[in-house]
Amino acid sequence: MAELLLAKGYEVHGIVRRVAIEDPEHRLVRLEAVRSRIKLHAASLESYASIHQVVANVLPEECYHLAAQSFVSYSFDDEFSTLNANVNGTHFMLAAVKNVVPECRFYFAGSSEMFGKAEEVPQTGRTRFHPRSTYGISKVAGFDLTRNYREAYGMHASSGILFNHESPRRGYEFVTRKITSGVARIAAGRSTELRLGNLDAKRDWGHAREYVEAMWLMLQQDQPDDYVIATGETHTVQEFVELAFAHVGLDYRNYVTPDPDLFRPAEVNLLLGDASYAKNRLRWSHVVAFEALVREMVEADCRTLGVQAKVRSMV
Ligand code: GDR
Repeated sequence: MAELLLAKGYEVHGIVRRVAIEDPEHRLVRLEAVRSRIKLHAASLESYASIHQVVANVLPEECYHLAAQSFVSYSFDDEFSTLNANVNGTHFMLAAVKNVVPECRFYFAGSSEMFGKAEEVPQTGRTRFHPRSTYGISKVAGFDLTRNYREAYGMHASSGILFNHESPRRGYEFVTRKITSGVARIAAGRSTELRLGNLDAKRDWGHAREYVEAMWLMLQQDQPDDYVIATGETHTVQEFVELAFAHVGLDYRNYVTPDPDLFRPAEVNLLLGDASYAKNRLRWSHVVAFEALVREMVEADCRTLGVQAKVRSMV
């Protein structure tokens, strides 16, 4: 997101926790490409005062609220902190913007996890929410808060209901990066096994670089609104695994070990988004196909470990 905004000539400010500012080598690695060009401020989603202070210092014209405890699996281990951080954090951001710069345009990162046990396929902006984790519940609450600030206070506040979006910068705990980094380690001879949970879950995976364009487009519209952002294609985790291993010439069956501990107490089995509203209104659509996304992520992880020579073209 920061990269896109910088390319468009924006002055970009970001909020991170104080500990991250003190330990940038470990905690801000994924901001490497932009760190010298953005201004980081210490604040916490748990503290209204800290957020208010940053908003008052920066006086933003656009605010992209992406911060959250975003790992669904972890939300089962610590339901309370997920709800606290995600619901209060969103409320604090909205309230600070309303109190300090009410004309600032606001983006809330909604999620396909709000559809959860999806009541129809594909999911659109009219599909009823049925979240299956406190993470999903927190996102439904954030979505409702955002809509309420729009309706009650006339704020230009929009939500994107984004389906899974990935890139080589994805955190290692999420399944796509866990797979591609695992494949690279196995191809490099540093590991012999990849432990995974539910391989049957289906996700609509797109490229994060394209999804941030949609977020920006939402804030350029005259009127605030909510949009589903997705590719309209769904694939199982197993398909991702097969392609990723095939890309380095390996058969996943020799390396993937099922681990019952990695199954979630309540799973979201099938996500498939219909982004036609965004296509019509925002003129947004995705280009990067599933296979290309898998390839880019595997190649990036292989490059890091110096195994690019082994990478074969995908069939
Ligand atoms: P998700 O992403 O929960 O869809 O949320 P994740 O990559 O964690 O899981 C996708 C699917 O893979 C299955 N799975 C595993 N998942 C993980 N993390 N690790 C494993 O070992 C594993 N094995 C199988 C999961 O059960 C699940 O079905 C992401 C996040 O970015 C959210 O913040 C965001 O809102 C949504 O996408 C859209």
